[in-house]
Amino acid sequence: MPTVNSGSRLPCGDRELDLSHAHVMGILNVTPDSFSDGGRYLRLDQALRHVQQMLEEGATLIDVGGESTRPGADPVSASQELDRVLPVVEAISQRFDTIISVDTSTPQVMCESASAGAGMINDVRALQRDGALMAAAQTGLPVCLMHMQGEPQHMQQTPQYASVIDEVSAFLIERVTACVQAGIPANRLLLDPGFGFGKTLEHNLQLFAGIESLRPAGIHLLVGVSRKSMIGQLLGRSVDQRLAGGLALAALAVRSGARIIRAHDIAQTLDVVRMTEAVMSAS
Ligand code: 8Y4
Repeated sequence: MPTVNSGSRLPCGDRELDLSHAHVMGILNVTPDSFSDGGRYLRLDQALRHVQQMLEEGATLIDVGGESTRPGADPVSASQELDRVLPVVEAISQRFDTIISVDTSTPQVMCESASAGAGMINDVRALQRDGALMAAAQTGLPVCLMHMQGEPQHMQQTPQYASVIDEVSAFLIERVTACVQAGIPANRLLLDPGFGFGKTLEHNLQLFAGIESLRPAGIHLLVGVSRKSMIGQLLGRSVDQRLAGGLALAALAVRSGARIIRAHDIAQTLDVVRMTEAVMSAS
């Protein structure tokens, strides 16, 4: 596999992402259960306000997701997902200067979001759905390939690995190969170990410790740990008390070379990214 140029600028639609340093990706949920039961416009307005705040706090990208991947969550239809995601992508694209990442596994959502101004595809199923490879290739956008064992409905029931690091690594390599064959070059890819997706606490910790070995062809890493249950399990903290645990992991991820940190708490995460990189530049 040829190596990805590590000082590179990643074209994201009509914008560019400078991957010579780390960025914070802000999480925007547009699943109905993440909003009070207002009308459509109220919800759109609330979403846009959240986007504005995350951008003011220094987020470089906004990850828009219309499918809940919580353990046990029900699947959504393509048309439901489109209804949720597209108006938000359109509105963000019209109003803000940012890179919109669309968190989807659905080919139609990839294509229509790209036309509406999205700059990246974030697929927790690593383009394994029928038609996803072709759809993503057609958009010309960069893609984040994430590892997940099983499907959200059952993934946390009995996660099992002989070696979590070897299996995640082999999976990501296989998906990179599939992407390259489908016409998505390696320099348009990001990789993500998928913390919490079909993994026990022990698996998550082992994976985190070996994160540096997960970069075939020098492909850059995206890491999402913000508020996740691995922090809750280790520290005995509820979702709203996981900030410090998540920031510790963000620092370690950046130190290990991660270039995008997916997070809820933008200002705090960006401080951690900047401090970590300042120390790294001094060595
Ligand atoms: C509280 C809030 C507790 C949210 C847990 C969560 C990732 C991702 C998700 C990730 C990439 C989540 C869509 C799960 N996690 N995409 N998506 N990487 N690339 N849980 O780690 O945030 S959703």
